[in-house]
Amino acid sequence: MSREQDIAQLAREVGFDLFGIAPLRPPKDAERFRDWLRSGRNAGLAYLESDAERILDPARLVPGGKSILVLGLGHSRAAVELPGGGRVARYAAGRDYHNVVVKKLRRLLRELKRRGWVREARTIVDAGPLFERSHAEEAGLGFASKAANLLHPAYGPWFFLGEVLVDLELEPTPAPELGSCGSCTACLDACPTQAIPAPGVIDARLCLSYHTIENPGRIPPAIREKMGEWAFGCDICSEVCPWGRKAPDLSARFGTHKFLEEGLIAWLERPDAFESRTEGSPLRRPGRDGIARNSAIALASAPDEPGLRALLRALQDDPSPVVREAAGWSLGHAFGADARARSALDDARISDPDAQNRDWLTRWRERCAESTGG
Ligand code: B12
Repeated sequence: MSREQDIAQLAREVGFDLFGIAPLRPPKDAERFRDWLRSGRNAGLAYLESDAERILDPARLVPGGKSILVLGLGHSRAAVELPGGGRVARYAAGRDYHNVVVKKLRRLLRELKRRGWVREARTIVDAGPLFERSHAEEAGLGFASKAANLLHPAYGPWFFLGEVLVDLELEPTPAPELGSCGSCTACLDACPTQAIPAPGVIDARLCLSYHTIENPGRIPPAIREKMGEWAFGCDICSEVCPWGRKAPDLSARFGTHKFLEEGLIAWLERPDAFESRTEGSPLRRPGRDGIARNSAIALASAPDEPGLRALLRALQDDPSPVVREAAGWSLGHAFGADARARSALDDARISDPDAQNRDWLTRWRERCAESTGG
């Protein structure tokens, strides 16, 4: 067996589904990455800007670095429905993939070092300074889709990426025949916020995934109107993709985190012990206020009495101005016909301690008037 085949075998033993090798050099899509930052489509994600030099010249990351081992790990493609309503992106249903992937990468690296094949190395998953999809495509793990996701014939878009950068010279994986999007535009057509302005380009400023996970502040009202039930992430561009339909069902692999059993109302109403309740879940990322804000907005998508009561309490009592305002938006947007919603907004637009909130809540009270005539 060649050294490349030995490493592929080790990657399988560690538990990865996909493996390929790319040379450790600037990403082939470097110019696209630069354009993307220049156009502001990164929505101010600051680490991508501050890391740009290393992302575009990854050889800086490892002394004597020669190759990138790219690994793929499939995840669940089963839709995640919260009890009582609300949706969460499939990748985030169970244990945090960052921890799972990084442990596997480290096991692989330990073995490479034990055999004396590698001395200098670095493992990367997601937030590390690497343009993962570009190198992964070069390593033959998939092709870049019109939704920018990397698609694999067997796993569709339903897999994670991780890398080990090594100082070992290896033969790059020959480009396999993987397929293409052809004339399909399902993802562009289905995106409710038109966050894919051109094939292959994502405008994070419009992407529900960005707003529900990364945006720390208020979600723009025009985006909220399109959020529907999504309370964390969004899978629409992936779920309409024909390439993902035959992917294996791997829901048992990451399990379902117990936080997801609580549902939207508990997420909105329980500011206590957020860190311990979300231990090991990707849903920790937006913090308690982010999750409560998203829940308040998602509760507008299927208005019912328990949702109304939770929103009324949040508007009055929530410690976060962003959450109170989101609750007010939902009340105005979906419950404007109910006198309790109108009277709560009447109070809050005068008494909310946050001056900006008072302006916003006045707007959401006017929205009730528009929808009910009163
Ligand atoms: C920032 C980021 C985001 C941002 C911005 C998304 C984006 N597309 O850039 C937000 C928060 C919105 C996001 C959302 C999601 N993300 Co994200 N994200 C990242 C991160 C950290 C950096 C991405 C980046 O560099 N973007 C810069 C732009 C320019 O790159 P790109 O969109 O990937 O572009 C590729 C192609 O579109 C193509 N391209 C670019 N321009 C053009 C122009 C033309 C004409 C053409 C033909 C092609 C083309 O070149 C690139 C290389 O393939 C990566 C991890 C990493 N370190 O790379 C994860 C990563 C891309 N995300 C991932 C996931 C799972 C998601 C979500 C599915 C999560 C969810 N369900 O909510 C969504 C999918 C949104 C989408 N359709 O892209 C996975 C993707 C796995 C896969 N199989 O593709 C990654 C690789 C993390 C991981 N380690 O697994 N993400």
